[in-house]
Amino acid sequence: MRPTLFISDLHLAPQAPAVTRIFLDFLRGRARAAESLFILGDLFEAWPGDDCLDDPADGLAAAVVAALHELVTAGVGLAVMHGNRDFLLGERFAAASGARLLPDPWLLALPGGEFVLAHGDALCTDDREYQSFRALVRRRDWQQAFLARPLSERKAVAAALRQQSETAKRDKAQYLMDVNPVETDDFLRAHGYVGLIHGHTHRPAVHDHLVDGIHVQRWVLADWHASRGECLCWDGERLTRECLD
Ligand SMILES: [Mn+2]
Repeated sequence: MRPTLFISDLHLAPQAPAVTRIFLDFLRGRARAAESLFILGDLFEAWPGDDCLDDPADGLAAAVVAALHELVTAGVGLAVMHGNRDFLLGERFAAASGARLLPDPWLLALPGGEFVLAHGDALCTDDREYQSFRALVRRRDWQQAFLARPLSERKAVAAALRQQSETAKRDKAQYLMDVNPVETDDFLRAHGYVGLIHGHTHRPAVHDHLVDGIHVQRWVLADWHASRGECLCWDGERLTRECLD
């Protein structure tokens, strides 16, 4: 059987061409052998709206979408979940890439195993400031108003937010940038004690949770760097990390 692959937190950006290169190689290489590829958020460092695909200055978006479409055309299923950076990926992105946009969280039944998929930011509930920002920008009326502004303005806002979040990260306590353990156990309970796969925290690991006496594994995906990407591979029996460089 063909494997299912999971990745997240590539944070593709024009300033980091090496990561894009690793990703395009992955799409034309390793990913072709997969049954399906799940991208669990923050594929892009910023996504100001699907109309960036028309922007001649934005070669990155167009190149990535074309490569995703090639993968789908080659017969690989593609599903994309929003992250906290690219939460504005919309229907046009989906149509152009051939991806299915997945709600967060998403229950996934695969041959040999069942999983719940999430980006992971919704579980970081200790960061109240971020959670209120998240609640705001996920509102339909906020998104409609934002998308009605000129693309150049939206790009400037995205850049400013990125700058703010980088500065805030330096001052934030470490625990604020990780999942809340009580919230996570509640989440695992609510989703039937199936294994959780998520990204966002940039702390790749596998955690063993004991929820109501039931052992549940939580796999945290790795973020991608200039020198290295990583995917998680389900072969029908086990999950394995694969290094991509
Ligand atoms: Mn994230």
